[in-house]
Amino acid sequence: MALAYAGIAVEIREISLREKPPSLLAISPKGTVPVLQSDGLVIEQSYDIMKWALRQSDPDQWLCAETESLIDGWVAKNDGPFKKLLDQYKYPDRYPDIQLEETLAQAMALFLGPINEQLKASPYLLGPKISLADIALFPFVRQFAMVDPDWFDQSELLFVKQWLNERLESPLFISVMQKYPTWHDTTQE
Ligand SMILES: N[C@@H](CCC(=O)N[C@@H](CS)C(=O)NCC(=O)O)C(=O)O
Repeated sequence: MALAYAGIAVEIREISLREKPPSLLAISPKGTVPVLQSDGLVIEQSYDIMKWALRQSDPDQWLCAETESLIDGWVAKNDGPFKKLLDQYKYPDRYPDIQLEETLAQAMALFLGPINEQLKASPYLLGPKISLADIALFPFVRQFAMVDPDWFDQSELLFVKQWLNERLESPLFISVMQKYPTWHDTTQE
């Protein structure tokens, strides 16, 4: 989304995580996606790719010097504690000692509840305008909601639900959420 918003043309190589192409591992041995390659530059974290894109073009000021540390704070909370709870919720078989109720209670207390409070006070995480914080976080909230849509629908997260729906219905999200053919080094290089 950040790349499309910034108007940066990219060649997208959708890969199979079960069969990672050697060309990916050659530039980024850690083997996670996304990875962006631009001339001699390799960026291996999605948040860094987003910031890289916005530093080139940011027509609606999703990121600025005054807001960067606030946005970093939301992203750190997302990538740390919330991502851990999301994994517990998505893959309960991997965490046999953790009760579902405990995961949900923690997710509400640490992350979803505070987001809901923030969105009750203002339409976006940082206030009246959309920012990189909204764009960086909503895909994770989407994943959480998708584990058990009935639970999410009946939850008290009214403002989170509205915010998520708006993002999912945005032309930018819809425009980038396409199916891409899987890249294979041998056939295409
Ligand atoms: N912190 C990284 C996380 C990237 C990540 O874990 N990506 C997953 C897919 S969403 C992955 O590539 N997993 C590697 C695997 O499953 O082998 C980022 O934000 O880019």
